[in-house]
Amino acid sequence: MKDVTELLKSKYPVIQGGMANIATHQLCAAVSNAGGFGLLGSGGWDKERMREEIKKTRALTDKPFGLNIMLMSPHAESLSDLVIEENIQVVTTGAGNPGIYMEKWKAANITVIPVVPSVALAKRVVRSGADAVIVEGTEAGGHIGEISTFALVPQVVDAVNVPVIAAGGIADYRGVDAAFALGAKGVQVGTVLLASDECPIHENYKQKIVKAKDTETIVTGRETKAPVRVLKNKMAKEYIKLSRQGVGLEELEKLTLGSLSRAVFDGDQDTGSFMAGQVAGLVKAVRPVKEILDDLFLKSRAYQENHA
Ligand code: TUI
Repeated sequence: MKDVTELLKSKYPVIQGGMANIATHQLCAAVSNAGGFGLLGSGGWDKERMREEIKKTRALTDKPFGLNIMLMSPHAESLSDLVIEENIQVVTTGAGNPGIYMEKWKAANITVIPVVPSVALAKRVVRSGADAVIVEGTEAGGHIGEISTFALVPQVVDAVNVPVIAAGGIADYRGVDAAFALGAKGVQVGTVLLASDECPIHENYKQKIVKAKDTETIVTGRETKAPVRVLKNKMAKEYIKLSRQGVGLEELEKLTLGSLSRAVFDGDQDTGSFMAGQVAGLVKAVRPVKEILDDLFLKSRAYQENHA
């Protein structure tokens, strides 16, 4: 089985989460320059916006980086062509099954690494040609599945014959060691990178992560089949209250519309959607990306045994 660093052509076996509105050229290039594998998150952005991000990233790094396609986006199909046009070597996907794009991506020699929240989807994407899978537990921030990283990772490791990259709940070397002990060959991290100097989000967002306690995340949207883990605030509490009262989807969507942008760009503490994983409570300071990545791997016994 190919090593994850070989697959990604990175120093460390770590992918940066493709966080919508956050995983821009600044963060992506910083991660790739620091030895990780940077991703551009497409979120709801269109093809030309993403083409611009790719150009800006290439100006900041000569290291490889990838693109994440959020499959619920109305632009997913056009982005599936963009990665071929722009000669992007690694594509990750989230929030759906990338099956319909696999054939053309494989024909273009693209390494495809879907995020999967279950054994069933892991098996399906591997059958259709995935080169590895990112197994994301429900501890993660943003849009999530139901099963915890600890329970899911070894089940997927036993079910597929491609490298498994663990995500959800990893913010330091202990998380890396735990992931490797479960059979993962790499990790994906998001929340810990929100608290980095290079992450282009509002300072209020970074401070909310640094100050968060273990109990501070909450999941909205379970009823509407789009569960999203965020830090507790007025918006999240209001959403939960209204959805418990049986308020319709349209009413709920009014509350969340634009809420991620309000968190990321405006730092709006009341109405912003501050997506974050349960591991936010472990993140205590805003640090340079290089320090975060070195910390994840230089102290990890599993990494040192296998790679150093
Ligand atoms: O995609 C993510 N995290 C995200 S996407 C996002 S933007 C958004 N905002 C509001 C509502 C919905 C999306 C914010 N955070 N992580 C990867 C991930 N993928 N987590 C879970 C899944 C997933 C879920 C179901 C992947 C596949 C899947 O398949 C269902 C099927 O079609 O079989």
